[in-house]
Amino acid sequence: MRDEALRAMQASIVNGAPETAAVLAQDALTAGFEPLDAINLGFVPGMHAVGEQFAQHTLFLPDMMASAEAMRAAMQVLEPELRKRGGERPNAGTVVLGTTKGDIHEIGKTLVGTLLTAHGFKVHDLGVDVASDVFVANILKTGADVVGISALLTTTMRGQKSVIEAIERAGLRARVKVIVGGAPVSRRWAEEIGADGYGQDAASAVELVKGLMHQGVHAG
Ligand code: B1M
Repeated sequence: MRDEALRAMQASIVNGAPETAAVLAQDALTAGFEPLDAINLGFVPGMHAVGEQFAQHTLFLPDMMASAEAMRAAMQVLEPELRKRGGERPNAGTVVLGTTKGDIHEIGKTLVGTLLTAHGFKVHDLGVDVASDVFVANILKTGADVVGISALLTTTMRGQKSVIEAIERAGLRARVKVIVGGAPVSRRWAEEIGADGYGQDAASAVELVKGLMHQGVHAG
């Protein structure tokens, strides 16, 4: 039953069917699924399947866009529930989050933001295609403890390095911790560009940020 539901969620993404995805997301909540399980075990495997098919040229850009719409429809149902489960908490820290310049992938970055919010962080999500100076301006404006930079393309992951360099030029590097993530990003890349941490997925990004806050982010 549970496997069947997860397979249906995956299929709704592969088929690019937003209405079905939204209904399945609601059904999952009604059936007692944890929202993060529905996302990670149901809908995200659908996105991975789409990515593989796109790489193999058995599926094309309009299909990938339809799948992204379906994913967004599912997330619209599941994200408020994720946030609600976090409950009301004192501010655990301030995070500025965005996807690098030239990159419009938003789904993973938004999920990271939602989960951080659910864990009590104040998240300033700058959206996608964010220039380095916009990251810097928002670190200054919000007094952020942590900045999170997402990138989904091998080309735009270099933008993560540019953001770190811009933070250094602005004299803010000692004041803010930097975490990076996204499908092509690795721990090794994070170390190479001088980030303070790498989050493989949204849940590990939350643990990472908690750990950095625990270390005392202003100590550096
Ligand atoms: Co794009 N795309 N895409 N795409 N797309 C990929 C990334 C790709 C791997 C597909 C493929 O070829 N197999 C490929 C990149 C190849 C490469 O660079 N090596 C690719 C390509 C090529 C492109 C275009 C260039 C296609 C074209 O135009 N010819 C184009 C680029 C546009 C641009 O950005 N300038 C493009 C466009 C698009 C759409 C617009 C159609 C759509 C995005 C819609 C949207 O976001 N609103 C899209 C999609 C949907 C994908 C795939 C299929 C799925 C991405 C996704 O949402 N995954 C993707 C294939 C794949 O990733 N397997 C692909 C689900 C999401 C929950 O996971 O984003 O990985 P993810 O986030 C995870 C972790 O990575 C991590 O936590 C998240 C939650 O667990 N994480 C962080 C993410 N950010 C983090 C930040 C952190 C910590 C963790 O700290 C700050």
